Amino acid sequence: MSQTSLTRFLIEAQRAGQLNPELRLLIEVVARACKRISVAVGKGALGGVLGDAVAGDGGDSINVQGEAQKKLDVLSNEILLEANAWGGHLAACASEEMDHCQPIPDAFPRGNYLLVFDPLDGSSNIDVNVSVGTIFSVLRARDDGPAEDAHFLQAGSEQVAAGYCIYGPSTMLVLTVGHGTHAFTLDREQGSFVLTRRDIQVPVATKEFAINMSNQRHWDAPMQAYVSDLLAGREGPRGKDFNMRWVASMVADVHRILTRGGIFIYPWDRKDPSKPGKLRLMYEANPMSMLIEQAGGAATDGRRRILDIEPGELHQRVPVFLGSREEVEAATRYHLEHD
Ligand code: AHM
Ligand code: MG
Repeated sequence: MSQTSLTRFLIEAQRAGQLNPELRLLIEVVARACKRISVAVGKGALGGVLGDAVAGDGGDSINVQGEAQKKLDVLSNEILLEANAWGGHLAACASEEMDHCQPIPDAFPRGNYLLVFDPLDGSSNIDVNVSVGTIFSVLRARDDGPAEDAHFLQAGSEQVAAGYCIYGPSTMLVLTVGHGTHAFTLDREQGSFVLTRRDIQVPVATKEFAINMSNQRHWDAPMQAYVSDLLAGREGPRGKDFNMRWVASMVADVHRILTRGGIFIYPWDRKDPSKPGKLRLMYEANPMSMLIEQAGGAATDGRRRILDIEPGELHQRVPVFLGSREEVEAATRYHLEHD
């Protein structure tokens, strides 16, 4: 049977009225940039790309989140910006690694979409050869004036496309344009993404949870109650034994959940009460929530649907509960009943 490449998949989706040529081109360009990032990640120490980035003053390079940037964070950001500058499909890009959005250079035509991304998620795993990934979200550019951060502040339900590329034992692109979630595996010999899972469905129930347990003492009461009931196993109120997995790369944890179910949680904690969570709404929580919902799963911040949240700022953080529908509903119930 002949294989379906990403290009063919997108052309067929366009014929079915699911996306227009401009959005198709945009996704192709992002996929091409991800192939370049995959090559850089795959070279590891041989490419001289491991370790921390160095700022112009010779010190460590720090991003807007106050986090040290890895060389590969910076390189991945540059690859995505450069690839998307000239295609004519974007009005602006925004990224975890840049304080503010970047308009498309004047030399190139301006398009109708906004692209926001985490160029290399799971930075702490880069130097230890564990899966990392690129997460992206596409919104409509509604305003004609010069690009501003405010134009990106749209609820996740407004996303027209979302996806991630995971750089693991194989490189995979997982994509939605609002008609199901589909996975493509990079054929390294051919250099093209090939459809390997159409219409992914997240199992409705699960016995697996993903959370950083070292933060337990900082959680609030509903989180303490929920996780303690998971840990109580079949003797507890949940009546079943749960297993735990935590890669500390959201792409890898979400990829496992899309493959065999589970719940991913990064809750609010009181380590830094000024932050409502660790993960960022616009380029982590929103695209992952769209992918999970399009695969029949659910995503909340413990109380509300993530995709309904009206963002107040580009780098806003949010608590995240996503994955198998019944389990996300259970975790959400613990929070709502406590209020
Ligand atoms: P990053 O964007 O700086 O890489 O941080 C996001 C990552 C997620 O991929 C992962 O789920 C989480 O941070 C892990 O956090 P922790 O190290 O607290 O377990
Ligand atoms: Mg990230």
